[in-house]
Amino acid sequence: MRVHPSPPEADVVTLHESVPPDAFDVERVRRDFPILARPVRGKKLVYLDSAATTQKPRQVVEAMARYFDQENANVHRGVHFLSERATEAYEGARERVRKFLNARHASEIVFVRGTTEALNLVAFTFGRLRVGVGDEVLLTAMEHHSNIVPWQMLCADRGAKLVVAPIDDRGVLLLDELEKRIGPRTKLLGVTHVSNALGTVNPLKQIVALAHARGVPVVVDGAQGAPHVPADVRDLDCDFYAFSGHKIYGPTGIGVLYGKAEHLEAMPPWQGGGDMILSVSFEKTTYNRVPYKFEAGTPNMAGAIGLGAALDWLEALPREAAWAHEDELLAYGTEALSRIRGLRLVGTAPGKAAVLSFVFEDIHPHDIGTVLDREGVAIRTGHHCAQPLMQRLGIAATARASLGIYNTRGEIDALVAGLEKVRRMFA
Ligand code: 7TS
Repeated sequence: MRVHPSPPEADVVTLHESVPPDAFDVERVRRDFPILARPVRGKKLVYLDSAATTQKPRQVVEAMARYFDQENANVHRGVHFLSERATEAYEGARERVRKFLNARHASEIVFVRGTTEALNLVAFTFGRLRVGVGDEVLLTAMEHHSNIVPWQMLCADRGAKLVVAPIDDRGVLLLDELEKRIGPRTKLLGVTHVSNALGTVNPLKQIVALAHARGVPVVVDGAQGAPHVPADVRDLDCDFYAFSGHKIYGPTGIGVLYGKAEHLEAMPPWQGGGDMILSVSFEKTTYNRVPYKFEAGTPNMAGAIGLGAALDWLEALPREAAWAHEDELLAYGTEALSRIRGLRLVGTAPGKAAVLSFVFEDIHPHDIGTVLDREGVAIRTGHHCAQPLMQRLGIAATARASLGIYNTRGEIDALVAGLEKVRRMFA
């Protein structure tokens, strides 16, 4: 797996080396997604909302159908054939995720519902262990609500304080300001790998090194990172990394929390119930080993298997070329949107990924989204669950086109044509 080259400047990340675009056959990729061929409102579907959720290749749907058709049983419990098969498939998916993240041990991979649940798990176990009265939790100004609210709840519970590292007007995290905010009371740093609203790719390796130099562990929200940039947890040396299956071509209802073994071992369990215990009496319960200590109840077997199939599918593609395809498309889209009079891109960090957020004249983003929808173009509009970021940028909302591996230049052209219609209607 490819790793980030060392950035030459604090705030510049060169994402992917140049690869000939013809090494990646986007039409072939698209054939794996039947939904991309369906018409919407009498038009060809142009799906530009992959940051919200990606479409699923048929290999994922088939793997899940096969599981239900041929292997369904509860895991870790039965002595019977199907239970063994289901357990193998579920644990196989864990190993698949371990490989994807380059984690050291499969036991460092906890299956959860998604990024949101993963971050809550860290806040209410690791966070509770570490954060006390007067302590500080450091975040950045570009976090998604799911990497803000759990920490805010923790701080309220503990009498601790949230501290926020600022960004510049392009959406670049100010590393020197971040560093200034790491003090003796800083118990934890939460940072997104890639911003869902701006596309900013944070120089994680550098951030982790900065924080570790002061003894501060780093929790990474990888919801938009894992699908678009290398997510090698050993290379990054982060303490936790969370991502969602549904944003990386897998199913909903499954996600991953990676945690360094020493942290997971030390953390108390979160939810109690079946599977997370070794023994229970009314006097005392002893807990299972990691990762099962954090997986109370029947897990989402089909989801984990679907996620494993998604990662198989993704990593069977020429990854370098696939990344280059997304970068090329983003550059094409940036250029095309920049040429539209009255349109302003929001989020122009160098080396950004997969997201084209913008405001257009003073047209309400919701109106933009509605007109585009009539053209078959699906984008998202609103605050993107990043209200503090919107406040910082002095806007209420943006329209956001977000890219997946299956998007094409033709789809960007359709977006641009749709925006010309929006102008005719509103401007
Ligand atoms: N973190 C980031 C950076 C995200 O983009 C999202 C979801 C989450 C966390 C939460 O992920 P979940 O799978 O637990 O819901 N972001 C978006 C979005 O940008 N549009 O819809 C959901």
